[in-house]
Amino acid sequence: MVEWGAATFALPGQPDSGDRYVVAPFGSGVLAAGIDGLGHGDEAAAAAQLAAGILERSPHESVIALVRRCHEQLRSTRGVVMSLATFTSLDETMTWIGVGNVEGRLKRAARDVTPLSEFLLLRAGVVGSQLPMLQAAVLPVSPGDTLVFATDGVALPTALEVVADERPQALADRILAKQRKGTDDALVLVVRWVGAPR
Ligand SMILES: [Mn+2]
Repeated sequence: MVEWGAATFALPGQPDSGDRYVVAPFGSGVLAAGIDGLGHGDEAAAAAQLAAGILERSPHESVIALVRRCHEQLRSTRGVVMSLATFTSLDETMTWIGVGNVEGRLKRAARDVTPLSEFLLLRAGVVGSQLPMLQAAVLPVSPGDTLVFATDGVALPTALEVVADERPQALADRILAKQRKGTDDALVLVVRWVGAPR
């Protein structure tokens, strides 16, 4: 259903990155997430790891239910910001949501559709301490459409170029190499919808 790749950078001297990603398939779809634990070091990494584990255990659940569960279970941590997307083959849609500032873009493979890029609506908040009103958006997806999640250690350009035949891993590596700020942990996750299984 998807091809994907991820590129990460941990600040020198930090044993663990506070940025994590999840790509978790389930019966009719795939859950993808970009997570940024607040702050740096062990506590940031622990919060992000806890959130990732919650998502990996229940990838079939709605993104709103997952954000709520993470919020409840991360109350004793520093918290995370995160963006989630669920692709489903049932109706070929992607449902996404963002709390905090993990940016999300969906780049269309077709050149004759408008708009060519969708931007994830981010609502200010911290999962684990301060949730905004949760609102997920549902978008139809077609084969080749490409999702990019990037944490704030990456300066994702507004006019992000995605080449249709560039592999997701190569794309993630290229974005991280070019756009990494170097002052924070950084993560780029690229997930390309390749179509419903036949
Ligand atoms: Mn960060």
